Amino acid sequence: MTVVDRIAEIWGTRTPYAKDGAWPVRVDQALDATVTDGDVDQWVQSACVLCSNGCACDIAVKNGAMVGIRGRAGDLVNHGRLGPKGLFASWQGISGKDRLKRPLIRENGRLVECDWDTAMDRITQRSRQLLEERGPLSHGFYTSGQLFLEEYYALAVLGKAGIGTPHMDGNTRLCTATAAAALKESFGADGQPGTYADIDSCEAIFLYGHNMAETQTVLWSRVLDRLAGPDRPKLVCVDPRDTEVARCADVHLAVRPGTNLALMNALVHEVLANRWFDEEYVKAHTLGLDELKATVGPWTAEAAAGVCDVSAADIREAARIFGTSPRVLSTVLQGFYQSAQATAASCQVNNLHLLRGLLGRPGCGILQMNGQPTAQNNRECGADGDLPGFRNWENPEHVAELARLWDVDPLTIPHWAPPTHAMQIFRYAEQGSIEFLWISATNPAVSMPDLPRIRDVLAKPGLFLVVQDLYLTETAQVADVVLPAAGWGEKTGTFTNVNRTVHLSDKAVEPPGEARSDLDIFLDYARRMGFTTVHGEPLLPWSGPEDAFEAWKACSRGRPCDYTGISYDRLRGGSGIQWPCNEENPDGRERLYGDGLFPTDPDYCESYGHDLLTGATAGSDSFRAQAPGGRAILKAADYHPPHEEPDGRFPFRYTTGRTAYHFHTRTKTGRSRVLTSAAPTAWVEISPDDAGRLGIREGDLVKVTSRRGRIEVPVRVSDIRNGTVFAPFHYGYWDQDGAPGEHPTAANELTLTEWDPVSKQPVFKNAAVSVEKAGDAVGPSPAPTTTASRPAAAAGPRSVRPTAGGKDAEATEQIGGSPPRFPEAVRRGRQGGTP
Ligand SMILES: Nc1nc2c(c(=O)[nH]1)N[C@H]1C(S)=C(S)[C@@H](COP(=O)(O)OP(=O)(O)OC[C@H]3O[C@@H](n4cnc5c(=O)[nH]c(N)nc54)[C@H](O)[C@@H]3O)O[C@H]1N2
Ligand SMILES: Nc1nc2c(c(=O)[nH]1)N[C@H]1C(S)=C(S)[C@@H](COP(=O)(O)OP(=O)(O)OC[C@H]3O[C@@H](n4cnc5c(=O)[nH]c(N)nc54)[C@H](O)[C@@H]3O)O[C@H]1N2
Ligand code: SF4
Ligand SMILES: [Mo]
Repeated sequence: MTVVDRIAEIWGTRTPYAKDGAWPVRVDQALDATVTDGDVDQWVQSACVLCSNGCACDIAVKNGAMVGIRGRAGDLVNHGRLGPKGLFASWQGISGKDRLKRPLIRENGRLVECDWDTAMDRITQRSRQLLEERGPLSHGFYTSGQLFLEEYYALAVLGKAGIGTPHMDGNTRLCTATAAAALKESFGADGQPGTYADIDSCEAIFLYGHNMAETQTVLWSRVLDRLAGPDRPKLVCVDPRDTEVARCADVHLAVRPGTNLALMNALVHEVLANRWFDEEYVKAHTLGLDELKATVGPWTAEAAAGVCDVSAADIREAARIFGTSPRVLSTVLQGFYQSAQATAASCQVNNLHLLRGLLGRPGCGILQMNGQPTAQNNRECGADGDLPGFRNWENPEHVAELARLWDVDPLTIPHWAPPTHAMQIFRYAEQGSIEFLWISATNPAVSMPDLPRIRDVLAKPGLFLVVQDLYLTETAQVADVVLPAAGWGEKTGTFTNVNRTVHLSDKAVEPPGEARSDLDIFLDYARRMGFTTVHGEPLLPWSGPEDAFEAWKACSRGRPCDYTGISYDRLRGGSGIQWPCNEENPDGRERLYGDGLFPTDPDYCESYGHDLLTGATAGSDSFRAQAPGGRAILKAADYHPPHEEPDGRFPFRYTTGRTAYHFHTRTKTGRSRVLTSAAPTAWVEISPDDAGRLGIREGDLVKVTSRRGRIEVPVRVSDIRNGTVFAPFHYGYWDQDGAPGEHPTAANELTLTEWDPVSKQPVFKNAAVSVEKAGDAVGPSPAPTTTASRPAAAAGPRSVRPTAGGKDAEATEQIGGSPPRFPEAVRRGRQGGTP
């Protein structure tokens, strides 16, 4: 057993392996400094909810409290590993002394504690009154990518069949809407084609706008272990910053933010021009080659090089790697999803794989990534506006199917117009047509774009705001009713990661005070509102999570995300299971589309598709006219520059994102001492050249201004591309003195109210800003030195700042044991094998 400082050593010890080998087991564990292994009363099975990787773990419980965590060796996702957030923020982040313990209601302008009846009465009274006076469209629900499957399904049923409002979405809109959209456009339905095990077998890995090293640290460990093995795969990185991924890459395309589609069109152009594509596969399994050819025709490497400001030779080399490697894995994330022309650019990744027929075979994965741990479930269950079970809102038969399942009038289920996306929900609240907004497990007062505006919307006097959270967040502070929720480890439920792997998370401890699970809260609301079926039965008759799961299974039957072969029992003891899991795939399915058959049948598909440039829906007639018949669709779009480009007044491109040590608005990581000391306060990154020109030095305070607002934070001079400014978006105001925005640090003070025309995902990753010095350095910037934000090479030797965590930052690693392989890992689970 090795002891490692896992704040300094983000990815832990290397366990190299060869192509087509098995990724070795390494069991990572962290315990409270006062606890030893022998002291633990109980280990309770779960999976980590601090990113979409979905690492399986056991929670250490002592005296009724969570005191640590350990990775599960037998799980196909992580083979025992955990990253820094999983090791420290999971159990520490939920155990903050300042957890909400009782409901709060607003009285005379102040939030005061009350009992559950009082809080729920206030909610149901307002809800009933508005439904009577204004109808269902007065109601909006804005949820999360961090609840459990059962909770989303309950919310979807109560919103769609109980109230009948189309105004339902989640922060998944900010997160993975483009992943879903790109999959629907290319393949006809959501659903991840590839699997993590593709890392084991590929000859090349492409990361498109994905800083996996910091945002899926355990997945990156798997990549690092291949890179350290005997037959290193080639690595290509598309990111404007010198991330850890870029540092390991054979080709780093440091594109100008906002120009992804120009690059992608050039990569497709090269693959076509060099005849690296599989003519037979394309003919048999795709539609749209002619239009794609015509669109990318002008996009030579030189043309894209000019737009993206990278070298044409590098573009050609990246294309050659894609075009000639026998097996390629691609991953796509926010550098594409939150940048300009998000869906169009992400679809080109699908196109590259379709052109070469690299799908559904070992090493040939596409991972249109998720970010949040349970984003996939929100998409599946339809608390985000989608219809449950990847059903198509434009297909009346799909709506009728749901109506039969729920025993409600089909006309109750909103399907007369596209579902309302998050940005539009806030717009309706701003205009006053939504008067009742229920926010669960998300903190829009920090995470939405253009915060000065969002703060005004949330505080609007006519808006009745319900916030359901673990903590009194910036958003909860302005609510009319605050509901204290039970969190991870305090409730039971399932969730599904990027890899389609379903995990069960069992309740390990009691929630604090009177906090209740989100499922209980939704069921209570439905009961109090008296939502019934047409036959007068309760609409949500479930008494707990397992009932809800069983109901969901029935809803998923026959759909791409078929869960009918999964049960709580099967999920206990062994590994998570990848959907679809049904009679045809009794142990789940590792990869989709190996047979070249795609869910594009018009009667089955989730979407009839859109025009990628304008977002206009294609509609049933035009989709049917293409006769896709199980073929995938090569979607094309021409490049257009971002709408807000730098100019004389705002000469820099502004982009935002994450650091390894914090999760979002820090409600959990900010309550872990070791993670907080690794990245204590906000910063921005600029290049050495830009710093030199502006007379700015490392650590100086700068004012960064956009048309929306400003932030004032210290500078890290890093290896970011010239002309670009990067800000982490983690730093809101809950742990600062003064009113939100008084000492502005939140990256979203500056971002735009703009979204992708197809996925409606907000553009967080490009805006125009100015930078000016606002004060002298008092020391180096607080930015971590172990990540993408490390000081520029030009600024001197790269030093790794020792963590202030000391013993608290340590975790143990135990290397060895036989790695799980699909589907043996699953079978072991069914036999109730060892954890
Ligand atoms: N540590 C940590 N891990 C997390 C999270 C977290 O908050 N913290 N959150 C989770 C969630 S919900 C998500 S969605 C994921 C997000 O995971 P990622 O997408 O990997 O994270 P980001 O930092 O938002 O963005 C990735 C990269 O996009 C680059 N980028 C910016 N603009 C552009 C552009 O125009 N083009 C290209 N090609 N790249 C660009 C940035 O430089 C950045 O390195 O992380 C998950 N994991
Ligand atoms: N500028 C910029 N902005 C961004 C992004 C970016 O890259 N740049 N990324 C966007 C992305 S991808 C995302 S995912 C969003 C994330 O943005 P948010 O969703 O606002 O982020 P979190 O801080 O994770 O908020 C989740 C909230 O849920 C609470 N919570 C956790 N578990 C539970 C639970 O079980 N029940 C309940 N009721 N509450 C719970 C937490 O305490 C927390 O307050 O931010 C988006 N905003
Ligand atoms: S990689 Fe993600 S799921 Fe795994 S331990 Fe880290 S935060 Fe948790
Ligand atoms: Mo996200």
